[in-house]
Amino acid sequence: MTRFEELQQAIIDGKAPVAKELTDKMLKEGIRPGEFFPKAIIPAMDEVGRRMRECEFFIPEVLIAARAARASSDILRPLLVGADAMASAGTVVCGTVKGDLHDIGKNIVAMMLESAGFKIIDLGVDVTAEKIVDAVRTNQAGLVALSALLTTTMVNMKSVVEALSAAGLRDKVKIMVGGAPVTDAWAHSIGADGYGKDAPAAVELARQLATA
Ligand code: B12
Repeated sequence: MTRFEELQQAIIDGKAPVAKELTDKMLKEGIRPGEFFPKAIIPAMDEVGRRMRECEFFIPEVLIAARAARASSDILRPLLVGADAMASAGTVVCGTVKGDLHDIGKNIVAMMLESAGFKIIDLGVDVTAEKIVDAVRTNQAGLVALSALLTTTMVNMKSVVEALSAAGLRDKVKIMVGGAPVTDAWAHSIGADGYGKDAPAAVELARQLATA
């Protein structure tokens, strides 16, 4: 088993202390912080998702695995941010939309954007459109990044687009959306400016939108 496979297994098994210890060890061995997400954390959570779909895992197992993924990413976060600390590429208000509590993907996207030089205002989960409008106004943000993992909460992305328009802010911000059920077609249909399938795509899109 490679180190990345060991870490994947620790996350799937929900062993947060092992995930933390392995992450520390791997960093000491010279593995770069940016390698952990594509090679261990994201594939591990994909596998957790597969098991949930096939009813091998239920919510408690999923939560315990998510906690283990967090134990690893909490160590990586300051390193990723430190590695690329540069002049701010712009301010991004991000959050998971109202009714939705999934934040693993949103946190990865936020972390990657932060490491790419964006200033992040993370509003967390279950965020109302009003809260997003307030944060955009207060922080003079140029970008909004919305996440939704449920087909039933995707529609709340549309409410955010509408609320920003109603507040007269729509031409001052670019809106990007993502999350497992979200598609490019959905982004267009609700009047968002773009869709990203994963965290690297989110960074690329944010760079494009920030300079557009
Ligand atoms: C972990 C998880 C949970 C955890 C969440 C813990 C947490 N802190 O996030 C818990 C146990 C709480 C949970 C609860 C529920 N869940 Co859940 N959950 C998952 C699971 C297994 C993994 C999600 C995940 O973290 N994936 C890993 C990350 C890295 O991927 P990601 O989120 O897609 O993010 C990536 C991209 O989408 C993208 N991205 C994400 N956001 C953004 C934003 C922008 C701007 C951009 C550009 C890109 C981007 O980049 C990310 C990084 O690459 C998925 C299954 C799956 N495979 O998606 C089900 C899943 C999303 N859950 C599901 C369901 C049904 C629920 C519950 C309703 C279950 C229940 N009966 O109670 C509740 C809802 C609670 C709520 N109100 O939100 C369904 C949704 C079905 C649907 N079509 O709507 C899924 C698909 C499982 C399934 N197949 O049934 N869940």
